[in-house]
Amino acid sequence: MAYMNAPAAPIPLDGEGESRLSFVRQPRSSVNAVSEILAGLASQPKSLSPKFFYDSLGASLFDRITVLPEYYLTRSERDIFKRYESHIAAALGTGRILIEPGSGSSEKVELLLNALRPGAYVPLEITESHVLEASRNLVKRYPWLTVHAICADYTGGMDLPASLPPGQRLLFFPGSTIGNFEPADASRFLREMHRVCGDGGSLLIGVDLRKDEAVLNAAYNDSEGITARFNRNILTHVNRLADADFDIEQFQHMAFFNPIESRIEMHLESLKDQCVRVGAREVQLEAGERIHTENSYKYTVEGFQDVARLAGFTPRETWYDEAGWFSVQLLDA
Ligand code: AVI
Repeated sequence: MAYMNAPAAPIPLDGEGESRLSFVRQPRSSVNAVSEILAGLASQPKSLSPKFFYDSLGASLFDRITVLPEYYLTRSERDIFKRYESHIAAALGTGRILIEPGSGSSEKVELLLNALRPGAYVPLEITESHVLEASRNLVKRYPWLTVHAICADYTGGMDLPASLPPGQRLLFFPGSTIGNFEPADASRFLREMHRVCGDGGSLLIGVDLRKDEAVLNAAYNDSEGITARFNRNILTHVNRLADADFDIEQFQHMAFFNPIESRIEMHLESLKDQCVRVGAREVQLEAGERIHTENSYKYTVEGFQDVARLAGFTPRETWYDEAGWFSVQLLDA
């Protein structure tokens, strides 16, 4: 295990494959979670950033969402990777430096690793334990693979270590996470990915598509109520982060497709007039008032390509699942 920057504490490894694993921890952004929460709750309408969904319960509820019958996104994307693995590999060749912002447990990249045979894999993930565990597993399972793990919040920009190996880069951004960015932020992030791609680089990105509203509404209003738990859990997380006293029983999950903005909106609706303490402040909510927690934009292929073109990309190929609900797009930098 080689450290490119000195981490705060040594990270124990069990040895196997460690010479092919390096780790960098980038300084955390100074934006303070409590001020962000207070600003969102002071705005009109009230809002909370979707990043606060993901405490450990939120992450495991999201894992459960991905296997729900109504939530087609993960299944459709996996089908595309499986079905078009050889086409994707033929378009990209082997030996690329494969960079994945928000890599989580690196499950999706595994579907393509053997076919792409990257020169190195560079996962960027905000949760250090996730990126280390995933990277350790990968170097054990793929004896030919070199991993340069980075613990960083990629939304603040991707300053990659100069020590990364040279080579054509491939940015991998699956899951339609781009749909959770507001349009201006999506453009900014695409420009950042374009910069990181460099000369001869490419982007392979999963983008959920606009479709029948009933399909979309069902995907975010599942019959088991897991998405409702995921949405309401943001308040439990905020209670811990900001010393607040939200009673989650007093809020109801709402998710609906907004055709004008072409997005699923998630909100939490207050069931009564209530006063919630957030640290030293008080937040008043009227019965029926909503806290906006997430947008999930649904693009057309052409619409997304227009945004990507403005960021400097040239669309090369698009693969779809059988129903034509989800796309995996290959764009050259
Ligand atoms: C992570 N992201 C792509 C999910 C989505 O579909 O927008 C988050 C999610 N929200 C509710 N269900 C899933």
